[in-house]
Amino acid sequence: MKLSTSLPLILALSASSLAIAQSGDMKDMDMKGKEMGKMAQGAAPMANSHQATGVVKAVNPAKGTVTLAHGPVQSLQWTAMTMRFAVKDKALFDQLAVGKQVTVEFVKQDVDYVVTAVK
Ligand SMILES: [Cu+2]
Repeated sequence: MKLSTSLPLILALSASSLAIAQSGDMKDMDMKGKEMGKMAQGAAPMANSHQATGVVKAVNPAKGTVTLAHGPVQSLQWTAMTMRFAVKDKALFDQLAVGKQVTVEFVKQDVDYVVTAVK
């Protein structure tokens, strides 16, 4: 699906995280650095994950796509629509039967919206 308006992704990765405090002993500084790295890695996927509920209209396991007639997605300011998603894990097709109502989690990956989980 293409949106006529582009949604700018503002990745506020400030250089301030590189400025490590000069005070404190070496052991303390080392721990802080590791914790900050962990947080940065974990935060990004969560922030970009969205959820949609809708009815499966078509599946194409060979191409790895599913077409959903989904309701509004507030986190993306989407209204209800029918659109195609990519499916990350082929095993998810077990839960994507045509006509079934599902709730999916998905992420934007390059130009695609990729389903990462089906509930
Ligand atoms: Cu949509």
